[in-house]
Amino acid sequence: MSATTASPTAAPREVRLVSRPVGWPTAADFELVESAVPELADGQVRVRNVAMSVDPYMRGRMSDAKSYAAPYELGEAMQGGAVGVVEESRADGFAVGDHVLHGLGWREVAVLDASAARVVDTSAAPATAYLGVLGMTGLTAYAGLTRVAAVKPGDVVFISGAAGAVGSVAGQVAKALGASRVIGSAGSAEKVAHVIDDLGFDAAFSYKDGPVSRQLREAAPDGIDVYFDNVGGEHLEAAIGSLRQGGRIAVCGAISVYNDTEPAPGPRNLSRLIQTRGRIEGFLVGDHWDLAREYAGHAAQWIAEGRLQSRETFVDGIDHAVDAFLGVLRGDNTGKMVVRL
Ligand code: NAP
Ligand code: FER
Repeated sequence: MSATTASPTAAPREVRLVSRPVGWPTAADFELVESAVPELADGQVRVRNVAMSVDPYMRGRMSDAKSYAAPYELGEAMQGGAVGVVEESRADGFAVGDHVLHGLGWREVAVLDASAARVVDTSAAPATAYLGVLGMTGLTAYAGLTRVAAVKPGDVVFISGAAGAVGSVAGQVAKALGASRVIGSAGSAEKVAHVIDDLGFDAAFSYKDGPVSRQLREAAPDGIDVYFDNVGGEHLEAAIGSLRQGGRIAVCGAISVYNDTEPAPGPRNLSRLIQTRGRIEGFLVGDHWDLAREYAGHAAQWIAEGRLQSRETFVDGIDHAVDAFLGVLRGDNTGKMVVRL
C-alpha cells in the first residue's frame, strides 16, 4: 500500500460515488476527482485532512434504501469521519494549525462550518485515535456494553468482530467492567492470537474454522450472559443458542449481511429468548453521545493503566481509500482501518 500524498500545492482530490452497488461494491462505483474548494464564508474553516475513517456503515449509505443516515448522493463526494489541520479560519475558537475532527472525509481538503467541527488534543493522543478508540467506534463499544447489554461483574461475554475497531475495544472494556470471561470470534488465526495475546481476551476462535455454535459451546461450556453482535447471521443464532438465564444481546452491526442481495434468514431459535427471559436490542451510537465524556474519562484511565490497547491498520493516500473501504468489508484490517492522507 504505497504512499502518494498530494503536495499541498496540487489541486486537492475527493472520492465521489458514481453508482449504487448491488451486492459487493467495486472500484467502478467510485471516482477520484479534483475538488472545487470554495472561499470561506464567515464561521467557516478550511481543513487539510490528515486521516479519514472508512467504516462498514458507509456500505449502507451507498444504497438509496431509507435508513438512519441519508444515502450518499450520486456524483457527489462521500462523507465520513476525518481529522485534519485548520489551514484558514473565519471562525472564533479555531486557529490555523488546530487539529479538528469533523464529518467531511473522503477528500483531501474540506471547507465546513466550524460548528460541525471539534478541536481535538493531539498532545494527549495521536490524531487518528479520535477516529477509533477515542472516537465513534470506541464509544459504540462502551455504549453497547454499559447501556444496552448492561454488563455487570461476573458476566460471561461473547464478542464477534473481536479484532475490529468496535470489537477490540468492547472485549477490553468488558474485562475492565468486571466480566469474568470474554470470548471473541474473528476471521483468521492471526486475529485470534492478537485478541488473546495482546488484548487479553480469555478465549477466541476463528469463525472460518467450523460452526460458530460448536466453537462457542467449547469456549463457553456454561453459556454466555452477554453477546455483543457485530456480525449477525450464524453468529447471532449461535449466541442465542448459548444464552443463559437473563442474557442480553446488544445488536451493534450485521456485517455478514451488508452485501447480501436477498434478505438472510433470521435466527431459527428466537424462541429460546422465552425460556431464558433473554433480551435482544439494537442500538445506534448516535443516540448515546451523552456518554462521550464519561467514556473519555474511563478510556484515558484504562489506556494509562495498559488495560485498553488499540491497533490501527493504515492505508496511505486518497487514491487507496476505496481499497481501504473494501478491505474493511473483507476483513483486511486489525483494529481501526484508517486512511492517512
Ligand atoms: P471492523 O470490525 O473494524 O471491520 C469490519 C470487520 O468485519 C472486518 O475486519 C472483518 O473481520 C469482519 N467481517 C467481515 N465480513 C464478515 C463476516 N461475513 N462474518 C464475520 N465477520 C466479518 O468495523 P467496525 O467499525 O468496528 O464495525 C463493526 C460492526 O459494528 C459493524 O457491523 C458496524 O456496522 C457496526 N457498528 C455499529 C455502530 C452502531 O452505532 N450500531 C457503530 C459502529 C459500528 P474478520 O477478519 O474477523 O472477518
Ligand atoms: C456503523 C457506524 C455507525 C453503523 C452504525 C453507525 C450499523 C451509527 C451511526 C449513528 O448512530 O449515527 O458501522 O453500522
